[in-house]
Amino acid sequence: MLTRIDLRGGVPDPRRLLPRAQLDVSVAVERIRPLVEAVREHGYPAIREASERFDGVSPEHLRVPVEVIRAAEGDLDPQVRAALLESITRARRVHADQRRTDHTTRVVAGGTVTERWLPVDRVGLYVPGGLAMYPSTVVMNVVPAQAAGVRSLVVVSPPQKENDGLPDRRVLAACALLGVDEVYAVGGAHAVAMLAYGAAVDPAGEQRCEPVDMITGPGNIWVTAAKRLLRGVVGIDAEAGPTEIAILADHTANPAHVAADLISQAEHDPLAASVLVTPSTELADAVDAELARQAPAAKHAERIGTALRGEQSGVVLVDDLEAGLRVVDAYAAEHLEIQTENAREWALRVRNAGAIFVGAWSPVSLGDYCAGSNHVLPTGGCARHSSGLSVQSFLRGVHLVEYTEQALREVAPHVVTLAGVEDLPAHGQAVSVRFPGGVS
Ligand code: HSO
Ligand code: ZN
Repeated sequence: MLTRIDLRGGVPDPRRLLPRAQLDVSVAVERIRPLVEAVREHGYPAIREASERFDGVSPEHLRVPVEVIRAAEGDLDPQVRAALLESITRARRVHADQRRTDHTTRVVAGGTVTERWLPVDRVGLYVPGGLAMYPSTVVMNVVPAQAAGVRSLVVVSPPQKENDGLPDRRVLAACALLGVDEVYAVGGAHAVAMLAYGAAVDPAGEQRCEPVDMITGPGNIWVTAAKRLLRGVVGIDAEAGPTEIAILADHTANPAHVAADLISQAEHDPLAASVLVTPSTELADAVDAELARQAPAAKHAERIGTALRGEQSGVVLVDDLEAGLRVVDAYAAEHLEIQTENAREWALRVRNAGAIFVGAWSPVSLGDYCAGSNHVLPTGGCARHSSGLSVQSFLRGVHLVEYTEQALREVAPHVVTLAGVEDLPAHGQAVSVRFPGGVS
């Protein structure tokens, strides 16, 4: 079922041979530019018109009343509530440990640099509607922001026709469980523009959504395009592409489990990538047989089939696990599972992956919901240079530089020299003016 890519015998640059879905966001950026401008200029009327056009609803008031958010929590099925609370508790445990402490370095006697970690003040979280309705994503974005100390958190999510123009009720319930009470029923590029520029949220202009400092959260191509366009006006987390799972496995792996895990991420999107890397042709054959058995029986068989047959998915055959390691490093998957003998040892040698799931009992689905780890992870090879969402994503490090007169006097000649090298004598003068007797 999966395309085979045979890299046995060695390939100098496997990255070229590992195909990936390409999304052309730049075309979408041009398409949404007028809408983003309209929201900037007119605010509420432009947002409302776009909601009518794209979502088929026209709410008078874009802000979801707090009672409605609380009621959504009250209506939650007790089992769903328990599962969400478990997810929140575990995520809070891990993210609490990511907090950073300020520290002061004594560079020389009388000269210190203190690094302070300050949370971003106000964050907007985009929660998609439609195909991807994920209360778990609310958890994964809100938990690190709160652990970082973000004071003001706002959620936007598209209005659902079938829910009286409100966002999905499970999304609202997740907001309530996390203590988020500022929620707007707005989606798409116009929601991103509203967050970036701020806007009135009712016809009379009595209430406003104040602009945020940073926007996080996944979205469709229009949302991604708006985030790209507004990067700089606001901080942006990352551009989330279609999800990916790579599995490095040997003959000890259970083919039924490997197949189930490949299918699990293919379930997200017809463009999702499921890649198995193995030196074992027996395992590859057995996984293929399992895929042929399990995939058609899955609820979302159609998009799973499309994703598995797509050129972005496949089995990569390698000479041995060493070669497999090079392949998974070149691929830099969003999620990497290691299902081999001595899985932990192999996992510790991986250089590029968004998150690594070690051994037979740590599937990606666990991480999607309840491992405590974050499921907002770099896609499209960005794991080579970026990390998943964490407390750090919501913190800014600020240096406090404090030198005494004597400490400045001692280093002054070096500052003056370097300013001279760069032909910026006024820089040197700003130091030497403080020491009329000379600085050498
Ligand atoms: N696997 C997705 C996250 C997710 N899965 C949400 C289920 N719900 C991207 O990491
Ligand atoms: Zn998932």
